[in-house]
Amino acid sequence: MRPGKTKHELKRIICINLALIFVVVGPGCAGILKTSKKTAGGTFTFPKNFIWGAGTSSHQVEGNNTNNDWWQWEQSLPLNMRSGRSCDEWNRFEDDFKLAQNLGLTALRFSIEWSRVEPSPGQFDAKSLERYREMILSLRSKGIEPIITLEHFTIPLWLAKRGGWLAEESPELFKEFARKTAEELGGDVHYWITINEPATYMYKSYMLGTWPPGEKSTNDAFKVIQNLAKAHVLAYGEIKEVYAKRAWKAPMVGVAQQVVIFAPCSPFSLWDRISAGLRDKMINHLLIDALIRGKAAIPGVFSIKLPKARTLDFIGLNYYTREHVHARGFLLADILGAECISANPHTKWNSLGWEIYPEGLYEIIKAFSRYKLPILISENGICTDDDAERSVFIAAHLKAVARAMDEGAHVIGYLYWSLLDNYEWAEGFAPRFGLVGVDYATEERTVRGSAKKYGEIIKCGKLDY
Ligand code: IFM
Repeated sequence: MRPGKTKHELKRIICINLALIFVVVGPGCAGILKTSKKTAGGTFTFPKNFIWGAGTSSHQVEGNNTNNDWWQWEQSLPLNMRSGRSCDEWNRFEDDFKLAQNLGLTALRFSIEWSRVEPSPGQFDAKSLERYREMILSLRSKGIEPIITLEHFTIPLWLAKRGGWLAEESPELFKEFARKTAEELGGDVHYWITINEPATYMYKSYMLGTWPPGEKSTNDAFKVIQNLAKAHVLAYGEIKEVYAKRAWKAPMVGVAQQVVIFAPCSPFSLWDRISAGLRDKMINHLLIDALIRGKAAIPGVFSIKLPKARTLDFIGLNYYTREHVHARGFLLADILGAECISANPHTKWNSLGWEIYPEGLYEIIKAFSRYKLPILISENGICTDDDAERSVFIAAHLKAVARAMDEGAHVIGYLYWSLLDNYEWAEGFAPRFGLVGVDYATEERTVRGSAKKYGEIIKCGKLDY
């Protein structure tokens, strides 16, 4: 016991812990420890309309997004950690889309930069919208489906000054941006991702404080996730309404949820299992539960209530890795635990030190199939300096998708992250995720061997798993 703890606080901690034991090891949580059932394997033919694609996001590739909170944040970082011109995608999209076409991609996910489209509150910039329209039409002319993200970690400076996602008005402001963008660009777009990885944003920007605005407050973090969820609900309604009014074919609207396989450091430790289970609930499922049911809660810890239920037409899953966790104590942050490194000598890592665990994609798809909604693998990728590893990574993860689909999972597509090497936020330009390499000094592109292998899989359309 820490000195100075009141009786009331202690009671609260005990209540939270009891609730967590129930939530995590009680009914409905049995999946945490189960290892996936091994099957004999087979050959799977992907459906003709399966979406084969790749993704990017505005701030990571466009260059010179000077009017958002990330740009401002970067100015205090060393020069080589600033996004600067990045891949200069704002000016080079046509050539890069041609590369995507040559690879046989049938979809490209990219994001609309809010700070370009609405540079000051309520003022929309026709030229920027026109540029995004050109991008969409360029993709369409190449037989590539555009998949649009509305919010990918950056916000306009004017919103940051008003408190960002902490501001009570932020969901309404996002709704207006979503409406205008849908009105202007919707005629040629069928798939919308409102918000990318709300939980990652909450965690890095408001708990760890390593992303703008650099806060460390659990209370604020919870407010932010509520606002992000509400923003999604409002944007979902607006996009649907815009399409209905214009009699456009009903769009598919979803979110891209960061998902991680959480495993206990020691499978024999109840508290490690609780840590893994709690992370799984909080990071993987809470938001999706809330968007489907209109509310969700972790008893004694956090609850979320939304104006409307059933605001997802598909679930986007961004899957990269597995993390092993162990509990450190009895306060929420301690129960959420700390990571330990896998002792398995065969474990492989990407260049950022994330474990590569392809079976996890199978496990995640199976776990999210319980929501009975179409699943889009909206991100999956590896940063590495050894492109051969990328080829192996892609094939292994697609096999996991094939296996889940063969068992009946409804997966509509797979988007490799990323089409291009790009600005990896606080990690700068060092991590190389791209199917296409970028020389940042010259902006020269190099189509990697792994991209061609991915193209071959797409062409063949089937996989042994
Ligand atoms: O680059 C990021 C992306 O912006 C969001 N998902 C994870 C990727 C790799 O870290």
